[in-house]
Amino acid sequence: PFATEVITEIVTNQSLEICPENPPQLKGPLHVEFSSVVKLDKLIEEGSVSPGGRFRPKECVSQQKVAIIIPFRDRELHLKYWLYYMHPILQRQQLDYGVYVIEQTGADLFNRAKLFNVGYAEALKEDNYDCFVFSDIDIIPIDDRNLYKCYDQPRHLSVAIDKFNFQLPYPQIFGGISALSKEQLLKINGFSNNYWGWGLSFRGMSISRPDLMIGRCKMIQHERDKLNPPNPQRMTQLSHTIEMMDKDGINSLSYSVVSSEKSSLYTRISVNIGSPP
Ligand code: UDH
Repeated sequence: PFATEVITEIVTNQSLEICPENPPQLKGPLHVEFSSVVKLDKLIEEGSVSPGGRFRPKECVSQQKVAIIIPFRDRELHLKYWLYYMHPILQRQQLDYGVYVIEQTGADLFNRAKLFNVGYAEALKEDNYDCFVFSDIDIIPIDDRNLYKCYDQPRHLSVAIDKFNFQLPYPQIFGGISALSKEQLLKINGFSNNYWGWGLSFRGMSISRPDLMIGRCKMIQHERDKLNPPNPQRMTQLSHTIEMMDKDGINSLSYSVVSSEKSSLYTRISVNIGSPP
């Protein structure tokens, strides 16, 4: 081949094969606990994660590029556990990924859904991600066969949480940890506080899930945050999902970035998302 062809091949990684469906380094069930304080020094020193929390496997080319979006305010300890447990898992899963912690500034009610939409928009400014995993900061899978990637249908990952006796609380549940491709997200116009799993079926999608063994997770116990009460209107709002879906979401998103910082294991983007109406 011509020299230029060889160079192109090296640059685009064409010489590496696509990563296999079943990553070979997976361990299955894992030991995860939140009783002792964890240290991140070793993980940082290892140097496998690039600044901003980016990683891609050396041995193969990942099938998808995944942005992991975490809504955040005042949970520094939980963030430590998340980074400590999740980086090694995601690496064994041979994912090409980036970790985005989206921090709500100010003292208004916490708005998880809006932070997810902000994370989607901000991650796309950085790279051409094709899959988005939306994760609460306090839920860790305890089986690494639960892959943080996108499927043909929107994927619910946190199906069997210890807090709920390792059972699915109800069939439409989609919170905790979920994965949607860019295409799936655009179909529902992103997340809204007004609907969860329900919006998916209105757009002809269903929920894909791992089984209750592979889908086991542990949740960090904590008190409810003061500025995050249960939404008393959630049931009435849910019934307006169909009307609201196309108006309220990614296409109507407005916010401003207060600061953006790449630390060794994640990117933190602090945002002003405004006050509730
Ligand atoms: N979150 C924050 N800060 C907050 C509120 C929420 O970072 O002040 C994020 C965090 O990623 C959390 C996620 O939003 O995992 C979802 O929060 P949630 O509204 O689902 O509530 P949480 O996981 O559980 O905090 C609420 C029930 C706790 C009751 C405990 C009673 N013993």
